[in-house]
This record gives sequence, C-alpha cells and structure tokens, in this order.
Amino acid sequence: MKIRLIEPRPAGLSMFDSALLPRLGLPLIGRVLTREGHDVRIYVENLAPIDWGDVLSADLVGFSATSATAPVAYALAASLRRAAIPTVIGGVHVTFLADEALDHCDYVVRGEGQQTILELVAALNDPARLEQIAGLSYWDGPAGRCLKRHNPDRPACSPEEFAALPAPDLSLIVGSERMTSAPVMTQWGCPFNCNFCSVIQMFGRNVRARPVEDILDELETQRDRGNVFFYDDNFVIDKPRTMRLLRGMRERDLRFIWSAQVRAEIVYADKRTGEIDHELLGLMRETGCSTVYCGFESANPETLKLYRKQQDVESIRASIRAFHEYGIMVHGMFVLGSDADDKAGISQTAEFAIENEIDTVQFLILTPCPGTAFYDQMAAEGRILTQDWALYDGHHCVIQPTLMDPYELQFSAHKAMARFYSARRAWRRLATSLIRNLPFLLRLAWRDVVLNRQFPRLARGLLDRSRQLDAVRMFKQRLNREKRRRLESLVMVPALRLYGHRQIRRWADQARSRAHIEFLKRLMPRVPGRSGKPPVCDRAVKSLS
Ligand code: B12
Repeated sequence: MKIRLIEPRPAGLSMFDSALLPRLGLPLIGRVLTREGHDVRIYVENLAPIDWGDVLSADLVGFSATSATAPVAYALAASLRRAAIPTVIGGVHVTFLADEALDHCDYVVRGEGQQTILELVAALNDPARLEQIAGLSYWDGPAGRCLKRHNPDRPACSPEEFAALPAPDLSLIVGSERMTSAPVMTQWGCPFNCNFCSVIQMFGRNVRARPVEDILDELETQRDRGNVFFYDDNFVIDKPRTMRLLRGMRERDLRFIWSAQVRAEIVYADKRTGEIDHELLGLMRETGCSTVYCGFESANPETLKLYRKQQDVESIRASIRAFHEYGIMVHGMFVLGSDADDKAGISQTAEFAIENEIDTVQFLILTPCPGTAFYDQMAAEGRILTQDWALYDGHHCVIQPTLMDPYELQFSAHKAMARFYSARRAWRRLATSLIRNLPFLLRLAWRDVVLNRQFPRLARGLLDRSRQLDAVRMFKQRLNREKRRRLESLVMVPALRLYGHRQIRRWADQARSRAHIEFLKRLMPRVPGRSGKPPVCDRAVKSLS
C-alpha cells in the first residue's frame, strides 16, 4: 500500500523555527510499515515542502499533530478526505480529543500508535475488523448514518515490547539531511507528575528504557551527523543506566556533540549534603555533552509547588553552576503565569536567569494542553479564553491568570524574553568570547576556512540567506570534535541570542500576534487608574509595537 505521512508545521513564527527536527512518531511508524512491505514516505514540513502530487496518489495519508499543529493537520486532512483519500491522524493532541479530530479525518489513533497503525492498515479492506482495534476511533455504520466510535484504549507497550521496537527510520523523511542533529530517544515516559505536561498522560509514569547496546548501535548509524539530540523527556532517570550508555559511547569511540533534556538535581551525588556528582558531569563532558535543556520552570517557590515540580530554587542555581564548571551550556526552560505569578514575579524570573548566567532561555506562557490535569482545572474553572489550538504553542496567553490580566501575562512574558535576548547583551557576550579566544579563531580561520578547498562554495552559501544553515553545517562537518565544540561554545550562545532577539521582534510584528494581543487587550477592564491614565498595559503595548 502507498502510505504518505505528514508532520505539518505550526502556523506563524515561533522561537523554534530554527530547530530543523522531526518528532519520532512518524519515522517509527514508517519503519514498522515498511517492514510489512508498504511504500512509505514522510513529509516534515519544517524540513521540506510536501509533494502534493505524490500525496494525492496515496492509498492512505497519516498526520501527526501537537495542539498547535492540529488545525493545520485538520485542514489538510479534510481536503484529502474530500478527494476520497483515506486519512488517519495521531499524536498527543488527538489522543485526548479524538471526537474533535474525527470531524476532519476518517481514523484517529489514540496513544502509542506503532501497533494500532499496523492493525488499521490490515483492516482497511475489511471494516468488520475495525471494532477489534484497541486505541482506534473511527466512523461506523452505513453511509449517511455514520456514528463516531471510540474503541477501548490500547495499553502502553510493555517494557519488553518497547525494548523490541526498531529504531525510527529517519531516511524515510524527505529532506532528512537538513536535520540540525540526529534525534535519538532512549526512554518513553516520565516518573514525575508536573501538572501542565502531557507526556505522563501520553506515555505514562512507568518509564520504559531501551537496552543500552541497542542505543549504541543506533548511534553507530548516525556517526556522519556529528550532533545528537537525546529526545528523552528526562535523559537521566536511572543514573547507573545513563552512565553505562555514556561509557559505551566512550568505549565505541562515538564522538558526538550531544545535548539532552535533564532535571536540575541530576548534578547532585547526594541532594541532602549538596555533594556534586563529578563522575556523571565529567562523563557527560568527556563524551561531548554541549548543552542541557533544563525544565527549571520558575524561580518562584510557590509556582514550583503549584506545578508539582518537586524541585527547589537552590537546585536550579547549583545545577547552572555545576554544568558551567564542566563547560556544558544551559538552556533554561521556564513556564510563566501560574496562580502564584504576578508581573513582578515574572520580571524576577527574568532577572534570575540573567543573574545566574543561563546561556539561553525560553519563557513560555503556561498553556493548558488537552489531557493534562491543568487543562481539566482551567476548563472546570471556566478560565480558558480560546480553543483556537493554533495558539497553544506557549507563545500566546490562552487562560485567565489569577494575579494578572491575560494581556499582562502576555506582555510580561514577552518583556522577559526581550530583556534576556537584548542585542546589547548578545554582542557583549560575543565580543568577550572572541577576544578571549582570538588565537584559536585565527588558526581556525586560516586552516579550516581559507585553506579549505570548498571555500568558494562555503562563502556563496554564507552570503545567501536561504542557504546559510546548510553552509554552516558543511563547515562544521569539516572540523574535528574538539574544534567544533570549542567553536560552538564560543559562537553558539551569542548567535542564538541574536537569533532570539530578531525572532522576538518578528513574532511581535506578525499579524496573528498583533491580533491576539488586541484580543487580550479587549478583555482588559476599561477602568482608568487613579491618575486618570489608561492602565499600564495599554501604554506598554505601544512600546511593543
Ligand atoms: C523533540 C520534541 C520537540 C522538538 C522537535 C519538535 C517537533 N518537530 O515537533 C523541539 C525541541 C523543537 C520541540 C519544540 C516544541 N515542543 Co516539543 N517535544 C518534543 C518531545 C520531547 C519528543 C517528541 C517525540 O519524538 N516523541 C516520541 C514519539 C515516538 O512520540 P510521538 O511523536 O508522540 O508519536 C507516537 C504517538 O503520538 C503516535 N503518533 C504520533 N503521530 C502519529 C501519526 C499517526 C498517523 C499515527 C497512526 C500515530 C501517531 O504514535 C507514535 C508512536 O507511539 C515531546 C515530548 C514527548 N515525549 O513526546 C515534546 C512535545 C511534543 N512538545 C511539546 C511542546 C508544547 C513544544 C513547544 C510548543 C514548546 C516547548 N516544549 O518548548 C515547541 C513547539 C515546536 C513546534 N515547532 O511545533 C508538547 C506538545 C503538547 C501538545 N499537546 O501540543 C510535548 C508533548 C511536550 C510536553 N511536555 O507536553 N519539541
């Protein structure tokens, strides 16, 4: 059967536009389908445009959607359905809103989809078998009198089944060579219970981990890429296992520059005494860890409690210090707008990030993703402002906070980002780094740029905006790991900060952001302050635009 799979890109600009990375659901599903002899191709819109000629001749088209990309996926699926092409959709959003998704698609795969899709494809010519497929939602009954049917949930795959899953087939993705890193996932699930996160509802708290040897084998196949991003929601859950993986990388001489999502307290050998785990950090550094993505969430202890984060502010500080001591960059992920956050609190969080010298940050606005405890709470309290899912990307305020107006939350989060990503701060950091490392950079410029036979191609690429990323990648591929690592640590942070600076401005300038800001402003009470002036936010928005 000819099957085409699509991961649509979200509408509008976001801070993640430069991350040329797919989610791994479709490559995994692609792998299990090709093993059964099907002809599969995957389009990840962020990586390459969709070839509609190819898609329109498929026997089945599948979509993967998060909340923010669900509206685009629905629109595409609805138009294919009108062309009488069967469509199926899966992913973290539709798992919890299958009824909604069926309005646009023929089939919805809820939860983990790798087994359900095989059963669905096998049953397409025999609709009587559909009702036996766990985790499937579909239209049932004679034409004109169809009803939505939701079969019972499919239990999450067992640790043994998980361990036996094949590695996702990235080669099925059109444009996979443009990926900025090799994405590798070693575990599914998260033992924690943060109230805004949909991972626990989707993959459970019972963590399943792949055998270390299999992961090392998968890494062997990615040697050419140079960079690896471990997608685990929490890369260090079972420390001895992580250490075995890292030692295995060292033994097999897998020289990657890698990054991963971790929690702050992994830096401790003993949290009670504050003793730092030098062995783990040393091994991370030695095996090429360049950046950790840390879900710090907030510098406000009350907010951390409300999020059920099980983390204190001191651990955040200690972890930044410890990672930096080992030359590992820190990307701090914060979620703003809890019931304990006010405007001053948000600006303190921005100050905290600057003072503690976090390298890069994301200040996202607390968003109620369907399926989460937080969504249920917001819905029950009538605090959801819009169900335009395209706005559920952490860049838009879609709830009524308690200590602020929605507009104030939107504005404060934007201001926090703009403050952190100030151009002045970025240039200052670049200048200091360049001066400190001048001899190294001059050597590099001479040996690896001027004497590089591909210099003319490289120069042309760097001058052409649309090919800059490819040119940078081509250049990096020529360097050995130590040089690449040093260069990245020098240039990466200022470059990302300048990118952030530009992207924040572009975000605020685009029509859909302005429309949302106007929508939030209309929700503001129109009572002038005691001075008779308009509310502070009204004045503030002028400085935004
Ligand atoms: C890697 C990753 C990223 C990458 C790549 C992003 C991309 N291309 O979307 C980066 C870092 C750029 C990123 C950014 C963001 N991300 Co992100 N990200 C992830 C992460 C950690 C892993 C994704 C993955 O590969 N999972 C593993 C695969 C196997 O799972 P899967 O894709 O869901 O597929 C399985 C099932 O869902 C199902 N399935 C899925 N699709 C389909 C399709 C069909 C046809 C079928 C049959 C089945 C099926 O079967 C698959 C196998 O079982 C997830 C968390 C997670 N554990 O999933 C968050 C996650 C997807 N991200 C999330 C969010 C919110 C974001 C951001 C908006 C904000 C942020 N976190 O900083 C941005 C927006 C990015 C964008 N452009 O849209 C949320 C989405 C929640 C929601 N309801 O929308 C998640 C779930 C994290 C969370 N804590 O809740 N992200």
